Parts: sequence; C-alpha cells; structure tokens
Amino acid sequence: MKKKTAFISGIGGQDGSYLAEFLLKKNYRVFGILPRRSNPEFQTYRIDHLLDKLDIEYGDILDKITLDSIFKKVKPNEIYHLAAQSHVGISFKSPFITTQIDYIGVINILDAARYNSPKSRFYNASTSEIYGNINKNKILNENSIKEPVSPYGISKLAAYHLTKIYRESYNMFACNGILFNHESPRRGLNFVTAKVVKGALEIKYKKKKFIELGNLDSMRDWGHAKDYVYAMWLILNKKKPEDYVIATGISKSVRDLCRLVFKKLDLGDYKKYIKINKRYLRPNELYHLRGDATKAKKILKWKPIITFDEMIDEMIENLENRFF
Ligand code: GDR
Repeated sequence: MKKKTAFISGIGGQDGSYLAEFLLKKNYRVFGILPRRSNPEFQTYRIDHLLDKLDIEYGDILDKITLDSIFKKVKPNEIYHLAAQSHVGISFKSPFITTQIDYIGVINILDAARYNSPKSRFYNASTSEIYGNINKNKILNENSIKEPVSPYGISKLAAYHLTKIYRESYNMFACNGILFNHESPRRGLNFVTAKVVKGALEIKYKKKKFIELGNLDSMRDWGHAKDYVYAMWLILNKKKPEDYVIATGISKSVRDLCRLVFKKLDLGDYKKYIKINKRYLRPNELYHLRGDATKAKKILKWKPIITFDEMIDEMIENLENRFF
C-alpha cells in the first residue's frame, strides 16, 4: 500500500517534532521545511534523532515558491501548519514580523495548498490567545467570544477566520485546532514553564540566586504537547472538517507553577527566589484561560493523558540531564 504523506511547517519546533515522531510511527512519509538561518544547529536539535527518516527542505512560510513546489510534487494527504512567531511577549515588540509570519504566512500556505494540492487536508495551529479577557473567568469553548489582546492573538484570530473562509469558500478540508497552552521538555526556554524549571535547577546547582519573571497571577490551562499533537491528527482524520478546542479544563496560575517546581526540588518557599522584572510584564495580559474540550472528547474521542504534575516531573528530569 502507498504510504500516506504529511507536510509539517514548523517541524523543528516543540509540536512539529512530536508530530513528526507520531506520524513516522504511523508509517507516514513526513515532509517539512526549516527556515534557513545562520545557526542551523539550533533549529534541528529537537529532530536530530529523526533527520534520516524525514524529507526536509530549507524554506520559509513567507516564501511561497517553496510551498508551491513541494505541494505540487508531493500533494501531501495532510498539511500541518505549525510554523509561527509563537511568543506572545515578543509580538508586542515585533508586531509587524509577527503579523507577516502568523497571518500572511497562512495566506501563503493555504493558497499554495489550494492551487497545487486542493485535496490535502489542512490543519491550522490556532490558539487560546484568540479569546482575550472579554469572557472573564468563563470556561472557553469553540463558540466563546474572540477578542484578542496581543498582536500575536489578532494575527492568529485572522488566520483562524481565513482557515474557515477557505473551508467554506473553496470546499477545502481546512480545520483549526484551538490549542490551549501545551508544554514538554522540548519547550523553548523563554516560555514560562521551561523558564521556571530551568531557573529553579540553576538555583539548585548554585548557578543563580533568583528567577526574574513578569505576571505571577495569570492563569493558564497547561497540557502536554504529546497529547495535543495526537489531537491534531484526529482532527484531520475525521469525516468532516471542523474546529476544535483542545485543553485540559484545569487552570493554574504562574504562581502555582513556581510553588510546585520549587517544592519538587526541595528548595523551600518559591517566594525567596522570584523577582518581578517589569521587562517580563506584557503591555496587555490575558489573565485567565481555561478550556472546554467537550466537543473534542465527544467527536474525536480525545482526552488528555499526561497530568500537569507528571509533565513537570518529566521537564525537571530532562532539563537536569540536558544542562547540569
Ligand atoms: P503564553 O505562554 O503567552 O500563554 O502563550 P508563556 O509561557 O509565554 O506565558 C504564560 C503566562 O506566564 C506569564 N509570565 C511569563 N511568561 C514568559 N514567557 N516569561 C516570563 O518571564 C513570565 N512571567 C510571567 C505570561 O505573562 C503569561 O501570562 C503560549 C504560547 O505557546 C503561544 O504560542 C500559544 O498560542 C499559547 O501558549 C496557547
């Protein structure tokens, strides 16, 4: 039987690497692009162990020509669009480049698919950042009001609508996965979970005296990236193209995260080690996120497996082995 084919943009990222592993295990042939940068090693460390099994080309989501040629040649069964400028804080400093990558990039890849491989199933990495603060402390589902509060969120909301527009206008199998925060040992070190775990380990090994953070009171619904890439695949393998919220339904504060990590490392009261630095406060903040994945549970039969506690243990063990 002919192997199924998948294309992943952002294959070098946390989610891309887990998804590539998952699809290879399912016997897919996996294609991907990596942007050409001056420090290529940095971009492949999450997929170095897979490189001989993957078909990787250099290319950028903003260079449509690469997407056109790959889609024309491969006509992938499934396209997972995960590439993004994914740091919300950075999007305030670089709103233009964030919009280019996170919105214009989606026009590029949807058009490349539409003209060269219209039968490909298309997954767009949408996010809980599209909601904003308007829903107050409500649990959020696919129908909740979307009023983002960051340049990242607004680009992602535009991309979410664009994906729906292509589905409805051109009959494409195009779907949004509205994923709430998801972490893992492969998380970039400037996101808060990895920053706190690495910082606490540095304190344990006496390399540092404290961690500098921003808002400790924001609440996030944190799942594990491995569970979430499985949801992506389920979304593209249903009969009907639809949008889904993927979340755990449990919300914790950044403060809870700090308390747990410092406790696990036997370092005592986290407050002794945390300093607030204005640099890490965002001009606007999304205060509360908690997702309702009832639709995914019902239709996709998806549910999160790895608990927050288990994930933090895995992050501590992995980062300790990697850096100390
Ligand atoms: P988020 O993730 O913005 O929710 O977006 P992040 O881990 O960056 O922040 C979570 C919360 O922690 C607060 N915070 C800090 N954040 C960072 N990065 N660094 C700090 O020092 C710090 N101190 C406090 C933040 O203000 C925020 O409230 C993530 C990304 O992966 C997005 O791409 C994705 O779309 C969403 O999750 C779902």
